[in-house]
Amino acid sequence: MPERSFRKILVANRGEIAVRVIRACREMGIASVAVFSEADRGARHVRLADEARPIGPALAAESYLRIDRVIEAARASGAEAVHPGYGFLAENAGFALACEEAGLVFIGPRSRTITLMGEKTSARRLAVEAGLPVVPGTLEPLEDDAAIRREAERIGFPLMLKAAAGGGGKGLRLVASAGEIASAAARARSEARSAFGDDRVYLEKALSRPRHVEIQVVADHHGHAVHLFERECSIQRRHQKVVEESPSPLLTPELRARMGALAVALVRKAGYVNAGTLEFLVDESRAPYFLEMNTRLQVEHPVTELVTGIDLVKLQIRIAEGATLPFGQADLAQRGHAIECRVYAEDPDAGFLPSPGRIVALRVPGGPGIRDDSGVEEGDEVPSHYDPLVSKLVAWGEDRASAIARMRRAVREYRVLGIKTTLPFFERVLRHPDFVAGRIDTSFVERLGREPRAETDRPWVVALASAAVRAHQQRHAVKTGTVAAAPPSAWRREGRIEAQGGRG
Ligand code: MV4
Repeated sequence: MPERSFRKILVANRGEIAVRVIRACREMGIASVAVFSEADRGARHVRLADEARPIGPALAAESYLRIDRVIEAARASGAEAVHPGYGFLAENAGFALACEEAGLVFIGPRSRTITLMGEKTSARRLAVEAGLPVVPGTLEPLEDDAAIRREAERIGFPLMLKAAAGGGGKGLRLVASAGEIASAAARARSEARSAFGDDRVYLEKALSRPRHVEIQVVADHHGHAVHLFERECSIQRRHQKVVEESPSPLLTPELRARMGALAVALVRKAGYVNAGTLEFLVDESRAPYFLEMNTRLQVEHPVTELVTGIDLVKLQIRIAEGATLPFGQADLAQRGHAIECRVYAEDPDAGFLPSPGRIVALRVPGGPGIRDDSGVEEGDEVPSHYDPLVSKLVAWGEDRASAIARMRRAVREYRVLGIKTTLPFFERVLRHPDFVAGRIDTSFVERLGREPRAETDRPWVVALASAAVRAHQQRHAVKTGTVAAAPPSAWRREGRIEAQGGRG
């Protein structure tokens, strides 16, 4: 494959990830083309790109998910390549194929690799062939309840029924005993049918309280493949990651090296090209099991960037241009520790209800070791039509404790008025003894939700005063559409309490 240089890339996405890709393009001297729905006419990614093209109404199914419209925008703009970001069409093999057929370079793996990994049972079969440990279960979808019953007896309970076309948490059902099979199968199938248009299911033995650890990989078109270590992603809520970090507090150097080698083995077996991620579950005895492979750039890629010093988006583009990986495994190391908090427009005090609306005031934290990848600016509207992720706050420190301290500082510096965000929830996570000790598994968020709440880890007077100030600001801002200057006193007081080793 001859190497080339792209002059123009179409970014087939919106929000923070579109901004992230546009930034990489600008640094590389590549022109960027944004696409936008009617709800995103004035969005940040549209303002930042060199050009922008409308692709339809607010509804994603009629805009960001329309292969024909995205391809037409790329063709009309003269782009040579398409970056899909994550979500929307990023793991749609039909889209990758449509790009290939239109003479556009899809910045990602080949369409047939997406198909292969998209079906979880075929990914499991390939993983077994490559020598990876997989969770005991079936390697083929199961036709009917009788087949499920037969395999269930062989594997043993408790079991997980999973959608073959799935991924994430859709179509996932825990089955504790044989008596639950019929209803669990019916639900899993119907959920899978409506989510993926494919109701095939398969079985895995259920691991108890697993940790979710994933390995980042990159491979070029010339047979070179490396891993970029792990990300710990056990802190999830309804199969939505909320906090990720690297390194994982769980891994030993030996386990890290072993999982990395397993990941590279699958990449080679699959002939995988570009950036990808292998998800593993790690059980209580620290045994890793391959779960699935994501054939895209992940939301949480910045934590890997901060500990390896590698710009993954630029690397994706260079690989798609036909470049050889500029490093080998021996050149890579993890330096320090990085943590990401996903700032969603959701109200953590109302069951994480979405909170779309206008951001009337915004103070984004900065300073040493802080990165904020955001799709919005002050004055922007967070539309209700899409994923409510507004920003990713990422902290780097020399070690885990310093990264946590920086993240706590940054979360308190962050001010968002006009919409509710998950920022207050992170204050609770970041000071929780289990989180601080690295005792995190996939039940962490649920356990946190059952614990009594305390804004009162701070003295109650301060908590009450700052709550009153916040409420006043909010009312004032919403009423006038402008914002009162943030009163410095409450902010300073909080800082002073923190510095005194008071708790925060
Ligand atoms: C599992 C599991 C236990 N055993 N598979 C949830 C999302 C999907 N990617 C895989 N998931 C799980 N698969 C077996 N065989 C437990 C989960 C799971 C989970 C995994 C990672 C992070 C959070 C989770 C929360 C609930 C269940």
